[in-house]
Parts: sequence; C-alpha cells; structure tokens
Amino acid sequence: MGKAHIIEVIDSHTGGEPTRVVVSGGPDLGEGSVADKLRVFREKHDHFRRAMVTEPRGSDVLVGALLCEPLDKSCETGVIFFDNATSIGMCGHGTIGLITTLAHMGRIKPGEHRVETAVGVVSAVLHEDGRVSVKNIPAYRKAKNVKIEVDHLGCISGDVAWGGNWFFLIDAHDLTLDLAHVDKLTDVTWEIRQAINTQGFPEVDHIILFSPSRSVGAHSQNFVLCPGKAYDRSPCGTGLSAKMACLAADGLLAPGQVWRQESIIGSIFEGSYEPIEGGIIPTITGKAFITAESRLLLEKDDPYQWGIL
Ligand code: PYC
Repeated sequence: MGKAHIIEVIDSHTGGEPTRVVVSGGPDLGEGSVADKLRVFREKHDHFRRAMVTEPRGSDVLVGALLCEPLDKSCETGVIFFDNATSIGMCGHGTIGLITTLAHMGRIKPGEHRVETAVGVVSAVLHEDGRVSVKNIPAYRKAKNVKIEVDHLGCISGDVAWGGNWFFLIDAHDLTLDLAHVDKLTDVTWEIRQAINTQGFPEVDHIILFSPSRSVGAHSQNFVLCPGKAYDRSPCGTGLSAKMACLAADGLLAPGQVWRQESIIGSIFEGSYEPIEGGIIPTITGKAFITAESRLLLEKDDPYQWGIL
C-alpha cells in the first residue's frame, strides 16, 4: 500500500444539490486574492479538482468548495468552487452549504459573514433556524431575446445574463420540466449550449429552462444544465440571480419583492433584489444539511488517485 495523502472534507446538500467543502489537505495556491488563487488552481491543480469531485470518490453532480485564505481580511474565508468539468466563479447553493458547514465546524454563529469568491465578496446571513441568505455580487442582463438556431429544435430565443456565472435563460419552449424527462432535457440543453456558444456568446456555461410551477407558492420551476452536463438539483443561486436581473430589467419584479424559484426536484430558493445602476444586487435564501464528515485518501500507487479521465 502506498502512503496516503489525507484530505478532510465535509459534505452537505442544499435543496438536493451537494457541496463538498475541502477543509484541509488542499494545495498551496500562494498569496493574493481568491481570483489570483483560482488562476493557480486552474493552471496547476486541476488534478486536485478531479480527485475531489469526480469518480471514484465523487460523482458528476458534486460541487467542490476549497477553503483558502482571503485577501480581504473582513472575510471569514476565501473559497474556490469547482465541479466535474471546471472551476466556477461563484455558486449560490455552494455558498449556503459552505456557511452551514462553517457553522457545523463551530467556526461561525448566526449573523452576517463575508466570503471572498473568485468573482468578488459575497455576504451571507446565517439565520437562527439554519437558513442562509446570500447577498450575491451584482447581476445583470447582457442581451435580451437572443435568437439561436439549434439542430432538431429550430429557432430558440432567450436572454443572456450574469449572476456570478453566465446563463442563457429560456422561457419559450414546449418541453415538460419534470424528473421523468431529465435525459431529454439534458440532451436539449446541451445542444442549446453548443449553439449559444458558437452563435455569439462563448462565455455562457449554464443553460436554464423555465416553466410555470405546479407547486403552490412557487413562481416558476427550472431545469439548470451545469458546465459538466450534470443538472442542478437545487434552483441554482447564481441562476436565480441572473433570472431576477432579467425580471427586474423587464419590470416584472419590484425591488424587495420575493421570487420563489422551484428546482426540477421541487426544492425552493427565495430571491429578492436591490436595484443598482445597470443591474441588481440579488439575495437568495435556502437551507443546507450536513451529510458527511470524511477523510479522503489519495494513495500514491493508486492509478485513479486523481480520478478517472
Ligand atoms: O447554486 O449557483 C448555484 C449553482 C451553480 C452551479 C450549481 N449550483
């Protein structure tokens, strides 16, 4: 047996979407901001990303959150989010999972806590009942009513918006949003992603379909395709931020008004916003639950210690 490198992680889920917080044993990313550290992580430690979230230790749906030293000392921690395909700038469900994990570790108590992400500082309120409200970085719509041609589907129209990640948001379609149709929804949104990337918006890495919700009290249900072709089990915090930026730009959601977004599995995030010049500051609220405290072992002679390529 080879000598194992040990990594401590705490797993949680937020509305069904898992987050694996790497608490210790991560790579040295040097000095600087979390954005600087993300560059080092991408260039030199992509194998670490794979080892944490892909098979055989993880799965396509797992999102990783690597704790790191923040440059902004008003922050409780810095964090780099990543998934089965890449590292991502910000993650709403992941921030709710991270705050819940820090509380579980005894590092924080209910109240407001700042977190430095690769795309800016977010602030999160841990409520007494365990819910977490994340005040995100500014969100805005970049383009309205973008028309793209998609093989097998024809012309699709949607909005391109930023909510911490780049989204293409589609309201007009005739697809059924439920778990029985997940394979079809995945195939279709994957095709849409290729099309929007080659037809003017190469930055878009998440695709969202919306439909009216069948649940009492929810304004809408969504299906969110993530960069690595997994779908988000949660309503997607950065996606909800992008959605509210579009609703605000169209005059369909007033400042402070609550939007209840349901995910494809039925979990709900609440969102509201404050207007700013050119966009909004979104706040999203949800609840995470701890599912595991683990020590991951990376044995030197394990041919799959960095995941299955
Ligand atoms: O909640 O922002 C989010 C998110 C992004 C990818 C998966 N979840």
